[in-house]
Amino acid sequence: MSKIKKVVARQVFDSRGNPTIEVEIFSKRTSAYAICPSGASTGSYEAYEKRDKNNKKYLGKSVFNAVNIVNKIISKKLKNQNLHDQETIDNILIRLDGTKQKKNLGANTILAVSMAVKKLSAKVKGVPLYKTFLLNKNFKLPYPLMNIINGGAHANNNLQIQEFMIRPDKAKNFSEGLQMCFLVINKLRKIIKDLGHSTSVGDEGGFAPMINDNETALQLIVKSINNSGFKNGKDISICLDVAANELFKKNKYCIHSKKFISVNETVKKYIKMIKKYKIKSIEDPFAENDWKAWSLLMRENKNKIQIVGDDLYVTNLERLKIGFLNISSNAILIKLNQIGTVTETIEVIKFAKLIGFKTIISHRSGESEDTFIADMAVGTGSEQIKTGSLARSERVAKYNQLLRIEENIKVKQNMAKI
Ligand code: 2PG
Ligand code: MG
Repeated sequence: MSKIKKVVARQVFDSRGNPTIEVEIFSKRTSAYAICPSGASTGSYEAYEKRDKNNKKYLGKSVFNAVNIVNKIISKKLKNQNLHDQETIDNILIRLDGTKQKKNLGANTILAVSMAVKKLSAKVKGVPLYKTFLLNKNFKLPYPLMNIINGGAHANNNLQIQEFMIRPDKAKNFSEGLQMCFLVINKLRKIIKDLGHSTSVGDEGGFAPMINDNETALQLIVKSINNSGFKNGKDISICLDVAANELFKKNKYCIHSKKFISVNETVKKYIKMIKKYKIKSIEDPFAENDWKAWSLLMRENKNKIQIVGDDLYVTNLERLKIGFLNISSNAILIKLNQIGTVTETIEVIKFAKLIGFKTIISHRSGESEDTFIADMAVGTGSEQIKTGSLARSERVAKYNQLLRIEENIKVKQNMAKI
């Protein structure tokens, strides 16, 4: 047994330049640290993020209260605990908070501790982090869902849909997958530039050109896939995150244009768009409480493509169970900070696997250099990872970590089954 000797928190900054919490945990001889990410298009059922609302110097965004909670309260509770017993430690944190959405301590506070414990445990054991999740032994690499055009709450343009992604379905191994995405991104950059648009990027590293409608974005992507010598829908597929919470008012949606239309009409437009652009995955096609709309799309879709719940489930077991019973989707997006501990996140992944859902490990739009999710994707046998474009180091860091893991696994055909 190795004991926790010391727990220290500090305020650092995320990829949007906003304050966030980092926690460092010490054993006798070494230490490990973890940084909590932060979302922009958050679901209302997500666990609570603690910020100092009254601190004007940081426009209400600092996390000094969270830092104090770790340094003054959590550190005392965790001192001398067995650092390899993740479940016990996470349960101490959950009990100490005592609320459903972690409103007392803050899920950001708790998660940074929980992840740092997991990292330190691996470090002390001398094994790579991905090997410590114990959900599978036959390690495979996840397909990247690479976000190449940013819209919605993640960019300053007029695109309704938040994320336009590509998935290199034909890749036999992870490096090849990255190489395929690299080519498409470079072709896309040229297409956008030739059209006279800016090639600057949004929060997740995808381009954020000033284009006005989804169809134009989709056409640019199809062209860049073709220009790379790939077949859309075969070699590379288009995947979307609509983030429909942001496009919903009075039972109507404004996803396909600025006009609000009914659920039935929206489903019809989705089916048309899926066919026309050979789309293979759609995340959050409807709002977080609109269970009926989700089921309708699932029925019309006939399990042909992947329908992913993000704001719908918020990595919460109770909500996932409702979704399973209602046949709302066939995949779940997994974000650690939506629920707040490593143990609860793993429970959700286990249940998702049990009911045959695909799991996609995801970053947040506010990220850091922390590469925890890359290891978690491999360690939990998740088929996909969503972690932005091949731009912005906080995104690329995860891909680089996956390249290291790929080398470590030493298997040539190493992709998970999608
Ligand atoms: C999402 C995420 C990550 P955010 O909606 O899936 O891409 O965005 O972190 O802003 O919630
Ligand atoms: Mg989402």
